[in-house]
Amino acid sequence: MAEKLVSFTTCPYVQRALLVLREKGLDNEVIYIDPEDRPDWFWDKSPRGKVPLLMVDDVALFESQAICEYLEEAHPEPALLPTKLVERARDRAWFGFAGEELFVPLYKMITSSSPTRFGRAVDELEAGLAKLQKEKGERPWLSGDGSRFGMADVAAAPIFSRLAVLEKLGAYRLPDKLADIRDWGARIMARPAMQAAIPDAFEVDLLAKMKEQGSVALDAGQA
Ligand SMILES: N[C@@H](CCC(=O)N[C@@H](CS)C(=O)NCC(=O)O)C(=O)O
Repeated sequence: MAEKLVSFTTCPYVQRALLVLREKGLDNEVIYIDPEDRPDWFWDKSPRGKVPLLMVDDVALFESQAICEYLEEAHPEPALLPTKLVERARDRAWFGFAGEELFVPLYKMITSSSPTRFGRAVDELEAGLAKLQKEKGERPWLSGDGSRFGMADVAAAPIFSRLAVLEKLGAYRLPDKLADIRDWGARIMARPAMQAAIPDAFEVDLLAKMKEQGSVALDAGQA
């Protein structure tokens, strides 16, 4: 069965599903749609009008966590969820945490048009990452017992491709107090599947979106 992923090029929730596909060695088709001009078939299929959608024959799955878990069950190898029940539940809990406590402040950092709001978003992101760093400790990965890359790592992975753009702009770099998170991000970004899960147009489209929103992060290099 060839599932098709419906996406925007800049969506972090989509990137989770794309990363699961690529980690499993699958090169399923990705259909990119324009967020500003979503086709009628998409509004018809997507209950919340949001991406990702995973089309499985005629069924449109939505919500990145449900999609990632479907892919895990449909394509069990290599496994991304740990085997122990309690560790599986913990991976799922961090999946929720990353979406709300990390993606949301990072989106504000990317789009804020005021330095004050940018600063507040940095504080929010760092507070979330500090909690995550405490949980992960010095283990290489967040998932399961920390010995191998898994679903909890997938959950947070999209923050690192976005932080890389902010760092390139000179707008923000993770501070030394989050050095373990920085190292974890470098390990995630070095994975071939992670590189394959970054759409070609990602950076150009993200920069265009930032320009459109009057993002202060774009001014950093000009100071
Ligand atoms: N909880 C959803 C969030 C998905 C989401 O917010 N997607 C954004 C793009 S990153 C979207 O489609 N937004 C369109 C809109 O809100 O109109 C998930 O995990 O899949």
